[in-house]
Amino acid sequence: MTKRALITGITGQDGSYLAELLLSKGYEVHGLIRRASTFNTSRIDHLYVDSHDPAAMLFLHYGDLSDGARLVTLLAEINPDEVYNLAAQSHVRVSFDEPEHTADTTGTGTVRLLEAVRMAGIRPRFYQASSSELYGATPPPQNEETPFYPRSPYAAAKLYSYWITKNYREAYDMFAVNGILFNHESPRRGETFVTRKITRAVARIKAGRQKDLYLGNLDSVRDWGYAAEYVEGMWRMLQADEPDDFVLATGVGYTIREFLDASFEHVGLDWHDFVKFDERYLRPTEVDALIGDPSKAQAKLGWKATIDGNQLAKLMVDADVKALEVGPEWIDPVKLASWGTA
Ligand code: NDP
Ligand code: GDR
Repeated sequence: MTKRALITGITGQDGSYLAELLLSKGYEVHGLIRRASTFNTSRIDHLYVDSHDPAAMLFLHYGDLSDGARLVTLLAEINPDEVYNLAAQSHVRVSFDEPEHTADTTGTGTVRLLEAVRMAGIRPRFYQASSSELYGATPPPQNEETPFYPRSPYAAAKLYSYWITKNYREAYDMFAVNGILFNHESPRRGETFVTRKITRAVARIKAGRQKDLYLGNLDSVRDWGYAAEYVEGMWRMLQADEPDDFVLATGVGYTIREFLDASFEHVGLDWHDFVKFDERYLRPTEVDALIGDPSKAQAKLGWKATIDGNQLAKLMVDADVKALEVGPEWIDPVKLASWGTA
């Protein structure tokens, strides 16, 4: 029987890769999208088939995590087998500017969705996009047993979502799990996250279209993996026999400086000639070092990251260079390759 999934955040980086993965597995995929004054579906346009076509397997629905009543009617209508809650105000720096909105979407949005599942009287498996930001000030290596110490309004909101997901699992016997994912990037990464900001700038500087790159703290350490591989881990969590929480990470950390080295060297440039400091990109409280221990996911789900931060930098620079060459058309090496081989 065809399985049905609902993805919130389908227009984001992870949502687009997850939609591709589920469609490739024969799922009927439903996505929640926000009404915007301009189109916001560029990451999934290549997947869309007109819904009048009998071959259509991807369906988009207007909605917002701030609108609980809409979530109830939508869940009742779709009756999905699996729900992936990826929607969030996901930018840590922005969460200091918009703490209340971040709490409403990234925190309360999760309980609205969980409660909508209950009110609709359905029993889907539920995935919550938890984050390594939960560990915050607790030093690495971090695994499922490591204490949380959030360092931003974003992380505090995700902490609530983590616990409410666990609480619904225990209180209502729901198959509800947290994927505690460390940073994962791709050519589809939002342009204001540091990796994509760097790789886009490398391409533009190399092409003579940009002179400087303004950044904040270059000393923090992040465990960067490849988003296309991480959505496979999300799916595996929902196929397990028992609901449980898992860390997904590469296990290797790099500083921002090291990511700069790898990215600029890939096109024969030295970043010291271009990078400038701007204090606007500092956070009032920083997360110094995140390096995950993914051994539980490897043992129980058979999941392992194969691309590390160094390879990722090159892959993303190549995609951004190519995008400049061929124009504004969406470019993504994964689209052209089979799963796991890109
Ligand atoms: P993105 O920022 O790329 O995507 C966020 C998605 O959420 C977009 O589709 C956005 O829609 C949607 N969204 C935002 N606010 C609302 C709302 N109020 N109602 C409905 N939809 C909304 O994030 P990523 O794909 O990178 O991350 C996916 C999830 O995983 C997020 O929850 C993020 O916090 C979490 N996460 C990400 C990690 C990473 O390294 N990428 C690591 C750990 C956790 P729109 O396009 O309209 O803005
Ligand atoms: P992060 O990602 O905060 O880890 O959250 P981001 O790429 O924004 O920052 C990583 C590190 O780089 C430093 N940095 C800068 N960051 C940005 N965005 N812009 C800059 O100019 C800049 N200069 C230095 C930051 O201070 C930080 O230390 C991401 C998001 O996807 C979250 O949603 C997710 O939960 C976590 O990863 C895991």
